Amino acid sequence: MKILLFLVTLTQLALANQIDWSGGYRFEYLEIDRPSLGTPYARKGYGMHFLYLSPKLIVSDGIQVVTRFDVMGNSSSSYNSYLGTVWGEGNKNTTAANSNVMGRNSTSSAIRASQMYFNLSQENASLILGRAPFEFGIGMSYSVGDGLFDHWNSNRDQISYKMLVDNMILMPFISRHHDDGYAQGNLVQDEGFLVLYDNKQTGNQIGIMLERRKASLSANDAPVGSITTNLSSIADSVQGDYSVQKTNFILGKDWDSLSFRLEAGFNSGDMGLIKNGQSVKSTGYGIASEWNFRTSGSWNYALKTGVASGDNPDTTDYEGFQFDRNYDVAFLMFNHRLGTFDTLRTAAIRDTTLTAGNSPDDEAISNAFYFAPVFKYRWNDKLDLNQTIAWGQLMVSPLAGGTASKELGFEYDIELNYKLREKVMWSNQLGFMFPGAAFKSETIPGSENNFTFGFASKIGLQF
Ligand SMILES: [Ca+2]
Ligand SMILES: [Ca+2]
Ligand SMILES: [Ca+2]
Repeated sequence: MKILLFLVTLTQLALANQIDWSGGYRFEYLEIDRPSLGTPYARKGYGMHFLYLSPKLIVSDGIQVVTRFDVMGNSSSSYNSYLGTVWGEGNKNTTAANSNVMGRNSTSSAIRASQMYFNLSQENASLILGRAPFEFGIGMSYSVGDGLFDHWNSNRDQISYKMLVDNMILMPFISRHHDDGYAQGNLVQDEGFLVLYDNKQTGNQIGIMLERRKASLSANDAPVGSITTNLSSIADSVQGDYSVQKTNFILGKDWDSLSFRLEAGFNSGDMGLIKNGQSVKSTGYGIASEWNFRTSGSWNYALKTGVASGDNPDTTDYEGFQFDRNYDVAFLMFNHRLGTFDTLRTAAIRDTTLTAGNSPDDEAISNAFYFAPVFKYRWNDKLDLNQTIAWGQLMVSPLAGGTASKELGFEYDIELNYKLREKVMWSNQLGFMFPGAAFKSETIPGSENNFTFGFASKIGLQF
């Protein structure tokens, strides 16, 4: 009896302490010859490494607490990202006692937690409480960042309740994007719901997500002011509450040799801002589509094409729409900053203290139509060769009163992926960019549209 009791206690203990670990590691090296496309030259060259460990604490049947620790995350960047630490951090500062040239070691880095949430799963529903990843559709607006080389995430402090009925998902959610403290009010909050039909057998998918972001006047920190002192500025001043509705649709269908996905997003509402004495409405939109053609041979084809509206500097309303930064169609275009001015009108979401030659891949698809066919060659089980041709066209002139060219030009990329071992990928990219006249302006000295190229070599694994 005693032994039995002991055994029972032991199993309970074991259950209560079960932790499932998952995680990922990556090392990347990258150079881009002339991201400015003009003068100054601003060549980029950096390595970056990163590790994340995610323990899932299984408290009891259906109750979990999930955490994610980012080891060597990017501590110097203003972005709360999954960018790694720049390889070669040194002593971080250069007082006499800390001189890098005299130094013999590197600094140690703080481990940061990017997720922590409680998950209660029932038979047909689950509750999520805490800071958890948020996703929708093909990742045009929200991307959890679980790709091997993803640098960005959409973690949110949320309460969401997901109900599952056959192939239907219904999910109301609230996420608090900002709360200034213990007092009531003074918030930035998202409120919304999602309805999705997702049939994994047929690949049929149709859904809608409605969400309203609200901020009180005192919490409305949209970038405003003079554009000459604040490059991110989208209006003259803050005047009231922010209340913008975001509506996203997803549509998907799989056939034998073709799969198709389309996501569209629309913004509408009052931003609580004043520009030229008038209130500023958010009216941006974006559409992304993906076509995957499968054959039985070694060659397969894909196409990514879509559009994102861009803010017209000559109008009062804010027409800007930016895709999630994980959503890439090319290695350079829409991924790394190019040119000497804000051609894609993304400064409103960028760290403007960084420059084209000294920034990570923090550009996003915005103010453009793009068309990017991909030609995939499967050499063998371990080796893949992908070639992409990406072509882009601006939606509006990025400069006030501008009648400049809308030609973004085109890019040719080659990507060689080699599966070193099970779970371990070595990826090599080469990109050649032939920029269009959109990068050039008579009024901006140094702006040109010279040819540029870049390469990256990266190793990544997930477990
Ligand atoms: Ca509060
Ligand atoms: Ca505008
Ligand atoms: Ca990107």
